[in-house]
Amino acid sequence: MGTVQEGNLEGFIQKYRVRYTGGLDREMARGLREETGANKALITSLDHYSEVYPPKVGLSSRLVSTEDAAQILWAQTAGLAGDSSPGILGLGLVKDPNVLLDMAMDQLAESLAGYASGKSRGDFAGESPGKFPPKTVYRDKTIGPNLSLYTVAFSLPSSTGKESSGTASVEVSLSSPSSQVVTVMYGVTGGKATGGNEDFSLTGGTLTFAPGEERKILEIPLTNDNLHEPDETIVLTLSDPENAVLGRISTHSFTIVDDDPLPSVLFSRADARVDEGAGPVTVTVLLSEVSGIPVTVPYSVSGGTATGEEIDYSQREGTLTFQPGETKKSIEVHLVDDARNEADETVTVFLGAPGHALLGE
Ligand SMILES: [Ca+2]
Ligand SMILES: [Ca+2]
Ligand SMILES: [Ca+2]
Repeated sequence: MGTVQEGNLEGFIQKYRVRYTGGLDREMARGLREETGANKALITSLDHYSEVYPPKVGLSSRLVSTEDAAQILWAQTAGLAGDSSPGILGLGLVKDPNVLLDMAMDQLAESLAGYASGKSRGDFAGESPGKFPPKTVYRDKTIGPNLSLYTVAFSLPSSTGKESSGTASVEVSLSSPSSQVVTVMYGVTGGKATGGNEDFSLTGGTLTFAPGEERKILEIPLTNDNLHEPDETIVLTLSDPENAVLGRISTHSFTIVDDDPLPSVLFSRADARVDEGAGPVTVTVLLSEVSGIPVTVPYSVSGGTATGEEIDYSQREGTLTFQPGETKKSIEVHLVDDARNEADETVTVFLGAPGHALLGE
């Protein structure tokens, strides 16, 4: 394999404004071939670097074809920790992360040499370049020999589902399939939704990836009630993985989208007749359905055909509030029992625009 002269590469980097070689896509790969004549690109990235004892380094490297069907020809990861057992890795205790880095580079070089001699294509060859998993990889003494370390994480940081969908499915995935059983614990650690079947039912548990399995679905049974309510979240957190480390997305926020319509506010009846001397007139206002959100409705009382002097409506206006669970409220209108003999009078109660409800017919 020949290599491209540095000066030739600079032209390509400037023209394509390359800042991060890990993002070499098909178009860029074609550009690289056109600018430099290179038919392969070797990309190595430092995925993990920790100087705090025990130091840890993780490298990944891939050889990508720049032909039209860009693909990974060889790919390998290498990771080392400074306290890995000497019996297993021949390392002893290493305090200098740069020494680890050199050793990890040697491992990659050895694997690449294997590819060049036709013996090996690394662990990840054949993936499309965009899919090559960036990983945090290092060897750890708790893991044992012959492994790279896998990450386990949620596939997405958040997702949503309808309250009526029955079950929420949240995917947890491994960075790549492992030859070992990988387990990870999960639990509900927050969110406004209430468990115990009120909004959902899920308690903590353990997910187990059999060897070769890459994805698991966490199923959350959702409760479909008839309450109009705000959308509510469930925060899930992964912890205590075995044979893997936690990946970047270790919490997931699932939003239950409410599917229930706004309730309506309406009078229990359109009109009522009372005698002037009968005391206060009670006007009943109903909510068509129990709501999960307090519903407010402003009202005002006007004289209709009566005049203000003859009718005392002590509450000319006000606001009714239906707390969650309530469906009935009353307005009291006080009539003045005067001595005059007069025609029947009418009092009208108006409802204004409700909050978190509609105005019924
Ligand atoms: Ca609910
Ligand atoms: Ca519902
Ligand atoms: Ca609901």
